[in-house]
Amino acid sequence: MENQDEVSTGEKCRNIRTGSSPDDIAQAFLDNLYYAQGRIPVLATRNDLYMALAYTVRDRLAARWVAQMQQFRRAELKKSIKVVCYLSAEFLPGPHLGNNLLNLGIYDETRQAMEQLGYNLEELIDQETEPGLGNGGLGRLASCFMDSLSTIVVPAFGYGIRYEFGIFDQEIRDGWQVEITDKWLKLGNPWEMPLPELCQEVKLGGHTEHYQDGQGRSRVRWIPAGVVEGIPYDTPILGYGGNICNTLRLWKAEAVESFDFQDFNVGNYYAAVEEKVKSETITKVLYPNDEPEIGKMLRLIQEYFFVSCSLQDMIRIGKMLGNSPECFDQRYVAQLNDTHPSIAVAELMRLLVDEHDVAWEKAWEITQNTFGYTNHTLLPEALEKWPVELFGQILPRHLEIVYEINRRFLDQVRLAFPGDEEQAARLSLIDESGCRYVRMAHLACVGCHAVNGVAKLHSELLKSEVLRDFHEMFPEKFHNVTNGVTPRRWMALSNPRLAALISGVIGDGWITQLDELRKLEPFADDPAFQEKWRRVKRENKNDLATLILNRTGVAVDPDSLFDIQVKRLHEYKRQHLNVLHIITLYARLKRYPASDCVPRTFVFGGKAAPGYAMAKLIIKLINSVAGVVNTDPDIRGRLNVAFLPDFNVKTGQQVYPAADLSEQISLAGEEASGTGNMKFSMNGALTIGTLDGANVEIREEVGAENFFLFGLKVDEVEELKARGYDPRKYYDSNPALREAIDLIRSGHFSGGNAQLFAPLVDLLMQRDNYMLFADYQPYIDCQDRVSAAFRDQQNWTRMSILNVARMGKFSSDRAVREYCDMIWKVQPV
Ligand code: F58
Repeated sequence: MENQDEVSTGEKCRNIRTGSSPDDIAQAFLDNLYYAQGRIPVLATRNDLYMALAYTVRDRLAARWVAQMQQFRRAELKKSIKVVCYLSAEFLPGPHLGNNLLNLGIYDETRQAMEQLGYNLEELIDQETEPGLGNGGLGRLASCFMDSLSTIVVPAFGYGIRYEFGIFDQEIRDGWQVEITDKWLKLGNPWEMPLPELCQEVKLGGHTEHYQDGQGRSRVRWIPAGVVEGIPYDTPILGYGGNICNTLRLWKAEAVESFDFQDFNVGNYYAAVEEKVKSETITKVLYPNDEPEIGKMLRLIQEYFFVSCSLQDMIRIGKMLGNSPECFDQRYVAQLNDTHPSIAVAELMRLLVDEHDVAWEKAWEITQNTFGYTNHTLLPEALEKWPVELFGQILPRHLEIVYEINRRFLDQVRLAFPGDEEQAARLSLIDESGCRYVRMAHLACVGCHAVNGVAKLHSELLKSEVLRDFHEMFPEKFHNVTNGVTPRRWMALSNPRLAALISGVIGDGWITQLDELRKLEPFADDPAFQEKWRRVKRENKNDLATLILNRTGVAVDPDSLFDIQVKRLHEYKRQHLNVLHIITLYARLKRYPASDCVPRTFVFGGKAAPGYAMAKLIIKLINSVAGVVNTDPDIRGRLNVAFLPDFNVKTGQQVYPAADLSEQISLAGEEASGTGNMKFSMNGALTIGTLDGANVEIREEVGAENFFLFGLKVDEVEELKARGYDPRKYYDSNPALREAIDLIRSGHFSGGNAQLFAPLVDLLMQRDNYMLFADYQPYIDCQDRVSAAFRDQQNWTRMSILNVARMGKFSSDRAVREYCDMIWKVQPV
């Protein structure tokens, strides 16, 4: 028999499962339709066709995936690699089919194959339901990083949760958001492979017992109240050009089998089933980012569940390759994507000390070496903390471990700051100011060797505000890694027209070396190139106009300025500031019907957390304003407003390429980074934005003259707050602002119902936490500059080209390389 370790993927296997000619693909597709899907073409539904094509593509991935595992194994056996594990409660990979075709380099061949058979490839790609296993930026960042890790050839695992129901689908009824359960698995998921034999057991609840072992050492045993099983589901993540194929491993919770049998034997069938249902609840649904998490026991269980499965899996793989747990940190580095997986610090300690008999000090060294922590928010209310009592109920052993980590840590603090008990209380892992809480960000800061923010400004604010005391204690731990996004999905795949135009003049090296976009600069003033650039944008706008018409019934003019804000709904992101601008333009046009205004189409998209009433009211406001503006004959052809429902990765791919103007208007100091800002700019939109998050760096890169800046800066926000911010003052002294607010308040947009928007208007008038009123006039003035600039299409196009040419920095490849150098200390292979 052949050496099973060295299965050839070369010529010998070049057959129906791997060939990449249109004929091979067409034949493989028909085979899969018949054998995997059990259909013949005349009886096949669109989903059958999609599934058959997905299997065809998956086969072509398999060879690379298997080769990757073999390579890992060989390198691991030689102890020559360190594997990156990205621990994240959320991943938003987006639809896989198109991306895999792109990365395999068989997009055109597959299109031809489908044409031969009379099918339209784009329609089949559109059939895919995307895995919405995240809320927004944080989950999408994790997926961009997975794409980059594979593309720049860093062996990696993404570890997370296989939610049965992802982020809800959003419908708009009567202007209001309605949440619909996301049944993304309903029609089958051809990309994942369950690996039930690699399941892991996770303990929950119960109590601990302290005892002496045979050698007289004190040990702890955790006697849990229950055990659940985690089943891994693997999805291949292929790099561009097919370099390597990493794995996204997501855990599904199931009941441990023996439970059923026990209860079944004593005749307690229903109890057994109930146990099963309870266990499976753990990975049932993704939590939307509703504010307080405190008290959500299931959320803590989710976090612990996937972290424990993942760390045990890492130890299992190590053991299989002959590594002892003592060299865990030489084989692995693990990044905590926010605090959601930060219980990993205590769990790795438990696994090493209790289960693998490693001494505490050694285990602590391994733990700190292993983990890095990325913070994604400055909002104090978003920093996770768990009531000590609840924590102890679910994780009694971990609470003891947290206490022990804290005891040792506070000894260190008291040495560094003798006599400063307040400093110790501020740094403690336990918040004792009222009801006692475990502070997860503190656990992460203490248990990791590196802490980073996601944009320069954010990292500075972390050091000076949210984590100031930790920075004082461990300045060397703090880093910045500015976010990035993958140009594969966000340019090459989603904007093929622009990609082809760019590659036509500078080659396609930019797809993996985004800095090469700089070579476009000489074309910025070339009238013929500009003309082509405008044509691409115009065609993309046509496509979006069609989508808007189909989804909302609103007909928009592709020649108008497409002014777009797509992101989660949140007061700090200030979608309602955008609305105030729309109302201001509307009021101007009503008063001066003959005035010459640049026609604009305002597009919004984004979900509000189901429990966030104010965000939902802002959606209603947008739709109410749209209702009036879109139907007023005086406004026809001048302003249109559309709220595109159910914004997600797939819709994003259709939106970013069609934007002229990108709205990045959060109050300075609130948005950690933003990544939509990068996607827009890469696709030739100009930005109107504040000096917040990564906007600062985008402006630095593209040049101040190619960026529409407005608004308070962070220090001005702080100063104004310190002086006592009074929104009323702005209202009283600014007639245009007053008119806009009064129009809302009077019920003008709500059929005369003056009560509807009262909660929103009252909040603005009384508190205006995100300082819309202070930024209102600078925003309007800046928007007027935008309109003036748009009239000069030649110069606008020049600015658009320069924006794209200077986006090299914002590739997630650059971000991942920085993690590799600064934080993970791994070399791309
Ligand atoms: C986002 N955070 C930041 N959190 O808001 C954004 O500025 C940044 O660009 C992005 O991370 C990537 O770094 C974010 O998306 C969440 O969605 C959490 C999910 C879990 C519940 C709390 C919100």
